[in-house]
Amino acid sequence: MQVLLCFVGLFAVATAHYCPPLWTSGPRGCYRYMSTPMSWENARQRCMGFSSCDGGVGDLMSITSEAENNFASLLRAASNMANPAPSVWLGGTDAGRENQWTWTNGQQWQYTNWEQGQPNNQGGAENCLRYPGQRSVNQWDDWDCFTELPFVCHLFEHPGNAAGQPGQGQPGQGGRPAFLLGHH
Ligand SMILES: [Ca+2]
Ligand SMILES: [Ca+2]
Repeated sequence: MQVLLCFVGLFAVATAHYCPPLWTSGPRGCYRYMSTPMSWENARQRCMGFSSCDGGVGDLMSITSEAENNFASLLRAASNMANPAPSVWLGGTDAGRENQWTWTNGQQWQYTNWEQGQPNNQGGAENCLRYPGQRSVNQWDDWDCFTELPFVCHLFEHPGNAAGQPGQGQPGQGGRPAFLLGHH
């Protein structure tokens, strides 16, 4: 089944930015809103269960530009009609070292869009990046990682470049790999 999906995907790549069913093409690859609330770590594991045909693995969404930040808001709005929109987990964390934020998928921590007064590490226990739902400004907050929230998964256009090589992704070079769904 995987071979068939990759084969079909390669045809699609020739003509359009291909993302598998339930995934949405965005600024840097394919994105998927996941509605079942999970802790941040379980959400990340769920995302890592998805893979692309060339061996790249999914992860929680990283945001490295204003365009990508706005895309996160649009994807959530299109995926969940609740008003206000639910908070979602993204792939930012400072669990390794307090206030040293990193993206789990290895992208460089450069663009930020914190809410005023955030991150505040409230109670000494906020190490995961939440994209809040109750406000319209699409700014970020650090939050307790054990809270169960919906989340957004991310598959890179060039997973081989992104994985393990922070900031070394090179969009636009070569062909786009086909994607397929991993574990369901
Ligand atoms: Ca923290
Ligand atoms: Ca906070």
